[in-house]
Amino acid sequence: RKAYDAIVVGVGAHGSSILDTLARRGLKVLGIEKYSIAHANGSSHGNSRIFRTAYIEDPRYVPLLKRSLELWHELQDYRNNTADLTPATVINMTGGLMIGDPNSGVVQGTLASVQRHNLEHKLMTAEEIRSTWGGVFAVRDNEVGILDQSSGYIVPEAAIETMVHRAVAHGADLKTGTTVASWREEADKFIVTTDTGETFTAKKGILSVGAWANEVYGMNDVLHVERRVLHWFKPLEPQTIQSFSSIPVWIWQYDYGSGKQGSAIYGFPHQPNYPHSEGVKVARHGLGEVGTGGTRDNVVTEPNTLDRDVEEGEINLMRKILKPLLPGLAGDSIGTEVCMYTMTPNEDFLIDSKNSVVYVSPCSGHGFKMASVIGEIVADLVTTGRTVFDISFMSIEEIRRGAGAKWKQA
Ligand code: PYC
Repeated sequence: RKAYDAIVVGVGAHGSSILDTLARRGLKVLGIEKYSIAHANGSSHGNSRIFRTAYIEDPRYVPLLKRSLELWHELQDYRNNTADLTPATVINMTGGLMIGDPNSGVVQGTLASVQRHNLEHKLMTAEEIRSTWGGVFAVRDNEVGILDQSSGYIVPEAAIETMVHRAVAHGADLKTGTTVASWREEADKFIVTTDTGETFTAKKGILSVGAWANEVYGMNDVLHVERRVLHWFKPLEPQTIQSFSSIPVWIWQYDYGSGKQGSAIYGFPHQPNYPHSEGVKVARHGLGEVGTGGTRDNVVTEPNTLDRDVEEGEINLMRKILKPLLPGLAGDSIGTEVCMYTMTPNEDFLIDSKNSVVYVSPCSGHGFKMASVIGEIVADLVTTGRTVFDISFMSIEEIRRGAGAKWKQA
């Protein structure tokens, strides 16, 4: 039996990056994935994930974001220059617009990162926002925006496919369609047994299983999984699909002051040549989601049987939220997809190393953009036991102490 340096359980956003980074450093690695590569059963599908640098959630993420961006561009170069990969966008820098009341968590959080790290940005009035993008954003007079040019989106399926390609090109072994039935640590070894009865051993194990965290290592007392709906809506006159082709990615905390601080929606420019491309993608983020989408309770207890049916009520609710904010997007629903957020109490990430195991990937719905640097961080933890990045606030102990997301407390 082959002895591995590391086994990565879960080859999604973070797992593929970790596998790729470890393989490129010359380690013998095995990735085990329950489904196929870049599948749509978890948290890494739906054509786009926001990348942004002026970070709402906490200025401590900014150094990770700066490095992530360099690494995404390197991955795009790999994609562009690898003959057996079809050309595809990995990252597209469109700029990013954070909108809200000046006192809202989205605006205050963005400014805190801008100020702490002296980030380039443009403060925009409501009128400037309305006129710059042809009235797409019906921003109210009391609201402002912060334009962060170091923002855009990542195409998650292309990113994962490219990272896995590069990992395999550097010698990584991969088992897809394979479920880990059990794992254990034994005399400094990490041992997994699969559902087909195979056993694999390594010096280190990485559990990057996203929404399956509770099933694989059980932290139900601190982690919970939420069902999230991604929507594509068809533009309504006077807007056309072209009106949405050159907008930035955006996040809008739209009901600041209503007592529901933390309710936000977000969206992307139009992406031609992708699924649902007759529509433009928008979704909800933050408080106000759980238990309020149609009749269902959005807490997921069993990720394997996630309910992917989207009720008319959920679509109508999204359209009702859009109507006063992006009136030109409150048209027909072109499609929906369902994904999951794996939430920690502070809405930070969980990255921690204990004995021969690294726990990683619950990232509270905002972690895809940092998958590239997380590959580097976990590779450092595996090879040296340390990282230069501050991840102290992502430890299991800190997560257990969690008291709620900062940006929602503004
Ligand atoms: O990570 O920027 C993000 C994000 C916004 C909404 C959901 N995730």
